[in-house]
Order: sequence, then structure tokens, then C-alpha cells
Amino acid sequence: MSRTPRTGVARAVTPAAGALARSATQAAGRLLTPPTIGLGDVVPAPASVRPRPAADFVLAADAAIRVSADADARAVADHLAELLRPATGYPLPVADLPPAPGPLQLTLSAAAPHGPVATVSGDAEGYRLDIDPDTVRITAGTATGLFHGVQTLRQLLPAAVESRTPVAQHWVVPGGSIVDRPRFPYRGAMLDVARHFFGVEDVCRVIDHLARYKLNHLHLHLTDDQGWRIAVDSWPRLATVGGRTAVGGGPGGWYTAADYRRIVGHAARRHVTVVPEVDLPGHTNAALVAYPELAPDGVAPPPYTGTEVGFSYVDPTNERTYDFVADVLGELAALTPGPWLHIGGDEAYKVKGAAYTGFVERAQRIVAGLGRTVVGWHQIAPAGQVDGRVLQWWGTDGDDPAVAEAVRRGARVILSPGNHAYLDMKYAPDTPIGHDWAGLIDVHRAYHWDPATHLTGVPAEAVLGVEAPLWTESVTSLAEIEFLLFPRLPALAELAWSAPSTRSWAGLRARLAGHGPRWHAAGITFHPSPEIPWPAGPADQALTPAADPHRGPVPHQPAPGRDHTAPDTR
Ligand code: TNX
Repeated sequence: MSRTPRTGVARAVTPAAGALARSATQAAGRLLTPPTIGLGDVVPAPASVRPRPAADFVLAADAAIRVSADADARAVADHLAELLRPATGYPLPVADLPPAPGPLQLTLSAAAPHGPVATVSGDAEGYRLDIDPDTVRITAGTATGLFHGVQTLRQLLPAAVESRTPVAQHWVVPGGSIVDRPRFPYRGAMLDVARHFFGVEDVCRVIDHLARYKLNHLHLHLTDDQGWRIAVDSWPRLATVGGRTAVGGGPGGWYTAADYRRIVGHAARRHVTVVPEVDLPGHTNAALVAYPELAPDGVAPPPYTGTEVGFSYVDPTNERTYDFVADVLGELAALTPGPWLHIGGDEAYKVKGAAYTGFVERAQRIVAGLGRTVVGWHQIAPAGQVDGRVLQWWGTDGDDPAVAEAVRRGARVILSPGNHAYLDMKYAPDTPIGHDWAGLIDVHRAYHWDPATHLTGVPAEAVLGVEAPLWTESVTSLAEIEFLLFPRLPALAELAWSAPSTRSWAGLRARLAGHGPRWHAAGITFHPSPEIPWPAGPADQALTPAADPHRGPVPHQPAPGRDHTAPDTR
């Protein structure tokens, strides 16, 4: 059971409100639909786009989806059907290929994707999309590639496809071919569920947002001073005591094993891997409240609901601490199918020198012993190398000799530069929530850096990818999460997916503009950044996000004066 009083309240929707939301969504879908969608209007920008203007495809009411006879591919076909059914109202039955080919085809092929950019071998995530008047065909070597192809197809349909209720619409897909594959294998976002807790439904919706933009990792920051968010059977008070607090004194909450499995399962069906983080040895006040024996003085500290960092730590000289680390990571590993375990390691200001590196090295060995790959914030760089270890760099100055040295010893790097990728930074001085310690990050700033060359002494081969962290000291609702994610998350996703030769700021601005109506139709709150030329529309349709009738109203309606709105047409 998730402790999510907020989302519980938001679901109480009256029939009248539901009807209103439905008609508002339909109206917005009709009015905001851009007149035409080009084959290249995709975010992230595909590797190769070849339009064939006379070859548009129109989805018919009796269309069927045909898929290679493979369980994972079939799941992708079912996902496509589920995406298209609500707005089209079409039945879209799914069946195996062959015998009947059908107008929508998802084909697994060892040779795919083939085409001008498919010369790189081992590309497990690439796909090919061919659209002609009779067929839409997605071909890929893996179900993951098919899934990414489906997300591209979704973006090529009119924005009203995002409606959760039927819309009268000509469902046209522009003709031509796309061949696509990612630049970096690790493309992610982080959600801090420790400073404020977000329930399973909210996390699943964030996963959906990642999947739209071909991000394939969700890092969950599960523990911090203000709250412990995952049940641990062998140390039960971590959740039942340590989970009861949050920044600002709210009720907190935690995930049971079943909750966490639901998140992991939802992510897996969207080809997203969950990366759980237990932040150690600092950021542990909530754990110490639950188990004072781990504290250096053995005394329980008061619960913490402020936003300072760096004051708490588990005792690195106490063997019991390592029992705790091994038990917690062991249970988490058992619940987590993905290869990564994140041990934090940031801002442990009171554990210095050899005490710190010694602690990290033991934690790294525990992770290795569980058969997993360790990830840590870049502060762990001075600790000894273990096979495959990954440093998540969150600095703001690309000269970091300790990280460069760790890379020379074999570490790989995930880039989360604080001044480009931190989604908790404000867009502008008047952004109502967020921080500014790493600067203001508008869409241009989020987009203007190159992961392959950003860190001195860290070659492109050592860069696993990009992750955009969202810390939630100032974030209390799903609408606020979305406001900080959109439109920056799609911009960062493009940096991680698209080759530099295929993308540009001018192109991104134009393509993001076309996504505003999609977000509106999907009920996604976003920041109407003045950098983006959002399509014009009647003023009243631009002011509130369309509520999704199946979710209830948008959980947090913006307070007066707050700028949590759908596209601004000024
Ligand atoms: C730094 S980035 C932190 C977090 C804060 C964040 C706020 C990192 C590894 N540590 O504890 O939430 O700044 O922006």
C-alpha cells in the first residue's frame, strides 16, 4: 500500500467534473491539432528521415495490428493498440504475423534495422519505420527497438491521439521512411521520492513520460535525510519510522515490496530500467531515526524536515553498518531486475578521507557480490575501481581531475551536469518552484552542451549516457513534476539519443512547439517557455491543462499567479 493521501484525494471525481473534463479534452484535441505533421517532427530527432509526400497512410477503423510471433514483440503490439484505441475508438485487434499482413506491422528481424545508419553492429535499440499508403511497418532487431518505433509512430499521428476519449479525426501518418538508433545506451531521469513522496501512480506516469521520449532508465532516489521510502523486511523500522517524514512536515510514505514491483513492472513494459538508489553514507538521517545503533554516537537524531544537506552519516567504523548496507542492498537487488544499484555517496561531508573511501569500497564490493553494477555520485571517484563501476557526474565545471583519473582506471560516467541537466533548477528568475544554486536552466541551456566532450579527460567511449535528475525539496505534486520536466526533459532526451548532425536548436524549438498540443491533449502540465514558438490557438484553450477523466482532475491546480499552464499564445 502506498501512503499517498494526495493522489487519493485527487481521484475523487464527480460525474459532472468527468463529463466536463471529457468535453474539454475533446475540444482541445480538435482545436489544438496542428494542420500537418511532417515525418521529421519527432523528438528526439531520428538518425535518418526520408519523407515521401505522396505516400501518406490513413488509419482505417477496421485496421488490424500484426506482429511477429514473439511474446515481447506481442507486448509491444498490445501497447500500440492500447495507445491508439482510446482516441480513435477503433478496435485494433492484434494478431501474429504471418499469415495476413495487415496495415500495421511490427516485425522482429535479425537483419534490422537496415539502411544508411544501421552499419553500427550490436545496436539493440534501433528500428526502422516505413510508411506508405497501404502499410505502416516497424522493423527492429529487438522488442525494445519496436517499442521505440511505436513511440515515433505515436508522434506522427495527430496530437488528438493523446486524448483518452474518442475524437472524430482523420488519422493520417506522413509517408516515408525513418531509420533510427540511439547515440548513448543510458538515457535517464531521476525522481527524488525521498524529499517528497510520490505514490506508485505518479511514478508510473513519469515512466510514461520517459518512454515517450525514448529514455530508458528511471533512477529512484529512495532514501535521504527527510524520508526512507522502501520497505526492508530485515530492518522494518526504516520504512515504518523513517518513512513517516518529508520536507516541510508532510506525511511522507513508502513503497511496499508490492508497490515497488508494480513500478518495476510498469517500467519494464515500457522498456525502462529502474535504478534504485540508497544514499550512503550521508543523507541518512531518516535511517538513523529508525535505527540509532547506526549513528556514530548511538543516539537517535530528531526527524529532519528541512532542506540542508551534509550533516548525517551512518558510522563507518561500526560493523553493524555493513550488515545494514548488505541487508538493504540485498533486498533491493532481489526486487530489482535491472543491472544497476546506486549507492549515492554525495555530500557525506562528515566522513572524510580514508574513512569515506573505505566505506565506499566496502559498499562497492557488496554490490559486486550481489552480481550488480555499482553506480554512485561522482564523489565516490577516489575510491578503488571495481569492474564496470559508474560515476554519475553532477558538477558544474567540466574540469574534474578526480573523475578523469577514475575513468583512466576504468570507471564509466553518466552525465548530469548541474547547470544543464538538473530539472529542479528554475527556468527563469520568476519560476515559482525550484532552486538556482547551479544557475537558471531554460530549454536552450538544457540543450546546449555535448555529452561526448563535456568533461575534460573523459572520452566519449567512457560516457554511458545522460540523466536528468529531479530533486523534490520544492516539488509536492505530479503537476509540479511535469512542469519542471516539460519541455526540458524532451530536450535532454534528444541530447542523449540523437547524433549531433541530426539536431539543432532551431529544429528542436520547432518540433517542441508541435508537442505542446500533445501534452495538452494528454493532460500534461508544462512550462510555456517563451523560447518555444507554441502554435497559436484561442486564448481559453491555452490556459489550463486538459484533465484526464480517468485520472481525475490534474492533482495540483496552479495557485493564482503560478505559471503552471498549457501553452501560452502571447
Ligand atoms: C545536491 S546532486 C544534492 C541533493 C540536493 C540537490 C538540490 C546531489 C548528488 N546532491 O541532495 O537535493 O543538490 O539541487
